[in-house]
Amino acid sequence: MKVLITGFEPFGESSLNPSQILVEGAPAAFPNGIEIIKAILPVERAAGPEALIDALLRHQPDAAICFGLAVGRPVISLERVAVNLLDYRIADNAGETVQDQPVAAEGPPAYFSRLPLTAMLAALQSNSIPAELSLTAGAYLCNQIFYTLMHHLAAHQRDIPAGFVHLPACPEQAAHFNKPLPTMSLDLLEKALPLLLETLGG
Ligand code: PCA
Repeated sequence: MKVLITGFEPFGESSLNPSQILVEGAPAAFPNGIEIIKAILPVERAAGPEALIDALLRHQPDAAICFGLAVGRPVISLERVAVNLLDYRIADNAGETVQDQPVAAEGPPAYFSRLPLTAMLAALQSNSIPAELSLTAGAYLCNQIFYTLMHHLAAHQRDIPAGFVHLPACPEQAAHFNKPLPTMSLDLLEKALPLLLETLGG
């Protein structure tokens, strides 16, 4: 089974992004025949979705998990729903902001995740990794990528497990913020990745 995992470049006040570190550091293969394909996406309104679609078309993965950073969230957030809304609270890395626009003009209002979220939650929690199911991925690049992923797969009738997972900040970046931030270590994130992948069945 070929699994696409994506992370994001740093953005906003952060000089690093744990999703990028997690994806770049992941092994090329996991047990049960899981082969990993990686992409790091720009935090840019046009270039981010383009890079994702390029990876989906080029590799035709059997599953896809996109990861991003949610500064301020204390636990791993398994996102349930992507909404058809762009409402950036800060400029993207190309300096662009957008308010109250759809991700896809003709798209449905929302898509549910197609990842086995309850199995993922159980796998993380039973291995003492704090996690939650989340009802919002926001209205910035992470939600946009999540929506773009689901919309692309629906348009191409690709019925594969796919969705989005938000990660807390890591201690290395929190040390450079001038306010206290909840964090999760990169070690724990590295432990979480194979547990998430195992739920896909291999
Ligand atoms: N987090 C942002 C975009 C990139 C990232 O890692 C978000 O939550 O939308």
